[in-house]
Amino acid sequence: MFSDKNGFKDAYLEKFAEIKGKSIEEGTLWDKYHTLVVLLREEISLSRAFINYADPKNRPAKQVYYFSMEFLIGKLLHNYLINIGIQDIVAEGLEELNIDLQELLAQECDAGLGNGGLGRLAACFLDSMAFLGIAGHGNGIRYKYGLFEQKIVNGYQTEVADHWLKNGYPWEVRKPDKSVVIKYKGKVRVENIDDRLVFHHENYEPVLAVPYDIPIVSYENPFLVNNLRLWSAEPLSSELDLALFNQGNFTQALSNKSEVEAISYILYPEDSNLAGRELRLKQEYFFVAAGLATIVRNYKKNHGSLRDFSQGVSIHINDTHPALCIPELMRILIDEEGMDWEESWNITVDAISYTNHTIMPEALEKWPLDLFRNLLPRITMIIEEIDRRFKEKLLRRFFNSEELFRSTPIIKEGQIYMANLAMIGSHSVNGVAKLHTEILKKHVFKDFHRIFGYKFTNLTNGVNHRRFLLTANPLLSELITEGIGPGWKTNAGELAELHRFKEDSAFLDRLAQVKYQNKLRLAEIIAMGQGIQIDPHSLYDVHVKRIHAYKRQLLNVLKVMDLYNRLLADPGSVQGTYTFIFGGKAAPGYHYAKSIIKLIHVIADKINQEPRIKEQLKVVFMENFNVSSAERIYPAADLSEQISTAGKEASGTGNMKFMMNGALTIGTLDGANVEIREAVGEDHIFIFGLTAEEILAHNLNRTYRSWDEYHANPCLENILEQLISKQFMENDWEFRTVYDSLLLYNDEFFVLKDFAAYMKTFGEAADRYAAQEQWLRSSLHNIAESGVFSTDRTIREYAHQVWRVRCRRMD
Ligand code: B1N
Repeated sequence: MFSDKNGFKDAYLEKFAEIKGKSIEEGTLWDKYHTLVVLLREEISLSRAFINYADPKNRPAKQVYYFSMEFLIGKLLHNYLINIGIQDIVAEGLEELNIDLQELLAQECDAGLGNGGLGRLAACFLDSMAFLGIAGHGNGIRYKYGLFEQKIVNGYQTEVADHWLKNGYPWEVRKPDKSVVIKYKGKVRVENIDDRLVFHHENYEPVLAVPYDIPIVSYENPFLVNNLRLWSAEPLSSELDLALFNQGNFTQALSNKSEVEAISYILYPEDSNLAGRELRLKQEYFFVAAGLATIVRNYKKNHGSLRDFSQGVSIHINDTHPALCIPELMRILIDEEGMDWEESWNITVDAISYTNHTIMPEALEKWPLDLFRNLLPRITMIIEEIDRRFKEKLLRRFFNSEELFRSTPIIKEGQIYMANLAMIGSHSVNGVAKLHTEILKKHVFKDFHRIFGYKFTNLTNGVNHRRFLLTANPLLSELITEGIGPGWKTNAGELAELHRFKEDSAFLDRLAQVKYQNKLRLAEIIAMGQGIQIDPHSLYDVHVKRIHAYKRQLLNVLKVMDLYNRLLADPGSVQGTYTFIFGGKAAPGYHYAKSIIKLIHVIADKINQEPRIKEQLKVVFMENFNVSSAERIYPAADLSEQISTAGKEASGTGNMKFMMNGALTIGTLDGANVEIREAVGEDHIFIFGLTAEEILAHNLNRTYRSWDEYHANPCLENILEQLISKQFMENDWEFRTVYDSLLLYNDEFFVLKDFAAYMKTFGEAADRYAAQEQWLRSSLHNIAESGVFSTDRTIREYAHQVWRVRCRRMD
């Protein structure tokens, strides 16, 4: 890598001439950005080429493969420059060439190959694995279209295709020689050879999986480069299509091509929901089969046989989307390697581990058996056999326990239950926060917990603090480093040393200054983007995440409406100034969530234009919330809204990103909020609302009547009437479904029930904010305690407890 500015400049100019064939003055911004990335990528792989793997200290003991349907990596360039430690050299070198690094950073597209928390977690994990010196690689799909871009038109969400590859993606390298053939449909012919059954998959439809590799570079370890491998679907041979073409079978040839390419065409935009389509199942098998084929091929090349496979390889499945790893690995071991069932099963279970990310019933994957059998005939046979053997064992151990037989089988009433497959076929089952893991053990997987108690582990999520603090918040990072030195970058636990400054008013003042600067920056972005002027001195109350009923953006909207009503009725009744910032995408087919977006816009229009209150309240909806905009928003937030119905949000990770940037949380005892409270103590967080246990009890005994809640609170009555009046919207039917969800359908997410407590707690937060010094102390306290929420901690736990792999960085 370049050691100084001049070295960089020479290499850059040379690379520019080589790939652009013109002078730098003639180059566009894209040319200049593109050249920089290609140069870096090549330097990175060059460094890798010089690693001597024969040297035992460089030889990784075990390879970890993280299988995920989603990798929400966002932009890489800025983060990588910081990680490699050449940001200054590059910025100065470019400046001498009259190039502004910031402008080049803006050229990069935000790789949105994920929906929300699950996909972003996968990306944060890749960084921490590389950082800790684990040979850990991502395996996923190279969607031609990532998550749609959200455009707001007249207050409504519209979706624009995310054509992120249109100019090419300079971080990736296509590896056609590593392609794999994936087989769908056809028939299985069983042959008995010397008393052994041999399975032949015939008349299948082949699809070519072509890998593209993206280097994963973490902080201070440019030499250990892990890999994110994304697979693209292509027709096996264009000659074959050409033959059909020549036979006059034009439509057939074209439809083959598009049918095949459809597999990696688009990311399903459903978050915490099930898209039970054949294409989705095709996608799931596609990257599982392609990934496993390469892993097995590599392993055999290095070790000869697969007998000790699970000692050299860990395969992690990110929720059940890649659960086909289980039957596919069985298929390879039995059909291709000729192993017997027992040995194959031991290897498979030993190699595979599973993390569950949701208990929402509508997100738990199940597939019709017929669809499965038609698409994946051999895999279906294997699943049936796994199920049969599982039940046989169950009968021996729990012969008189009827409920176990009802809940645990993989195949029930003509459906395949993927969570049950994952549970049975892996050696470790993980929840993503303490509360979530408890709910898994006591409720969702209660019966499995009796059978496989030893498999359950809690591994609380985390976030990559080098992206969401070090890179995203340079001002705060500098202040922290000035205070406690740079150690926190590699050991987030050292943030605790910030406690030293809690009585230091000069330091607290500077913390306030940093927050103010970040708020100013966000105000400028909002002024440019939405044309709304917000007051950087106001409290920024921020609610950004996917729009979902259980996340209760509606509860926040009711709060804003209530403040509005109170201020109109009595101008002195609310103290302070507030900016309510919302952001997030709704799944395109999720009408309720889309109504919430429209509702926020309608309320925003009303409030922002109301002369009597517009100095005190502002409402903003940030369009197209994604990783890049998130990186601007978290550093500017004062209050972090984490108000899901208790028991519904498995963990949440936005909550951790806010905390790290000094925001205080207002939230329910849900997901990782529980652990944030544990870390900071109840004085430094605003907790309200029903607990998960209380919600459960209400649901069990049917004791909640939203109608009573509505009548008990005149403010609520007033707000809900406004929802269906002409006061906000000419069309008084617009929000009828929202209204009905609360009253006609008895408020499934306990919005009305938690309303009063939420208002009261918000009032306390507002009072604390008014007492600035106290607030700042709490803010510092939150930053100081945020170290445990680094994925460096999470990944160490995975390494020790699940993958049994050594971290080469100080263990
Ligand atoms: O996974 C995150 C958690 O922090 C969140 O609480 C959780 O909601 C999220 C089907 C999902 N769970 N399930 C999904 C995503 C896409 C899809 O098609 C389900 N996402 C989560 C990380 O643990």
